[in-house]
Order: sequence, then structure tokens, then C-alpha cells
Amino acid sequence: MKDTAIIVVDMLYDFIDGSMACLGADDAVANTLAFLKSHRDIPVIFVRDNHPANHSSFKEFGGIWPPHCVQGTHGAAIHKDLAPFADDEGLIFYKGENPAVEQYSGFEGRNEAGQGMGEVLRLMEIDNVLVCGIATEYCVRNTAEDLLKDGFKVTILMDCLAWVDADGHKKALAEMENEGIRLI
Ligand code: VGL
Ligand code: ZN
Repeated sequence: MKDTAIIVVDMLYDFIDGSMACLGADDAVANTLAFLKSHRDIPVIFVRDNHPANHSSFKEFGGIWPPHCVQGTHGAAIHKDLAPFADDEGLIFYKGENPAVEQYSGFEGRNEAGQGMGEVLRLMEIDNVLVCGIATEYCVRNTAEDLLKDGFKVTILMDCLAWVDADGHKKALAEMENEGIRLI
């Protein structure tokens, strides 16, 4: 399936069992792993929230979140079960690195070479993207919407999501579906 890629958003320890542990995270990781194992022909793209220690999204610096995904810490690392699939730095997009800017969208991330996600997907001739990850209402939603706006066909893998709030998760899914994002 050359024209399809999967985008795994923020499956990082702080969102799984750390400072911002999200609801459903263990199931989301297990289901994502099962999906990746059974679809070895699909390229896997990872998004990593990767904040400096003084990031403005942290409460202490005027934001709304506890400190999380600080660069170089365990909390910022990809879950060990998924990490073997993250073997190509060109397909890992880092976001939230500028202390002054909140970035929920993985689409705004950059790989190690400084390329954006849209640019890389086009070079790979991808036009369908499967999106999963954490958190549904924030980074998954913003990533999926930016991909849709940029012209990609976007499908959310519902069994591979985790969320901050159950009602927020359901509302975000309904709104994404209305916008033209497919839910499977
Ligand atoms: C996220 C809040 C702050 C997310 C990241 O990955 O959804 N949420 N930083
Ligand atoms: Zn963050």
C-alpha cells in the first residue's frame, strides 16, 4: 500500500503512564502495536511532543499543562513496544520545541533534517493517512485536521486513541467526522 502511511501521534511515556497519563493509553499502545505488526508494508510516521524545560504550555510558565515530554527525558520517549518501528529519523516529526509556541499539530513538526510532514508525505507519494495516538482532543485532532486541509484523505483508527477527557474525546470524534475525516 504505497499510497498509504500511518501517523502515530505522541505515544510517549508522559501521555501513557507519566505526568499526563491519558485514558485508554495502554489499550491504544497495544492496538497500535498489533496494527503495525499486521501491516508491515505501510510506512510509519511518528510525532513527538518535545518541549524545552521552560515551555510556555507548562503551568509554571503560563500554560495549562503539567510539565511533560521534556527533551531528553524518559517521558518524551516513544513507548518501547513501538520504538522498533521508529527506525528512520526522516519519518519522526518533533513539535513544541520553541518555548514560546504551543504546537498541538504534528503537521507543524519537523524531522531532524528540518522537513515538514506535508513535504515528506508528498515525496513519498502518500495521499491516504491513517492517524492514531494521544490525545484525541488535542494533538490527534489538530494533526488530522491539518492533514485534511492540506488535501490528504484522513482516517482515524478509533481503537488506537487515548484521551484527556471522555466527553471531549467523543465530541472531537463527532466533529472530525463532520469535517470529512473517516473513523474506523
Ligand atoms: C498534547 C497537550 C499538550 C497532545 C501535547 O499530545 O495531545 N496535549 N501537549
Ligand atoms: Zn505538549
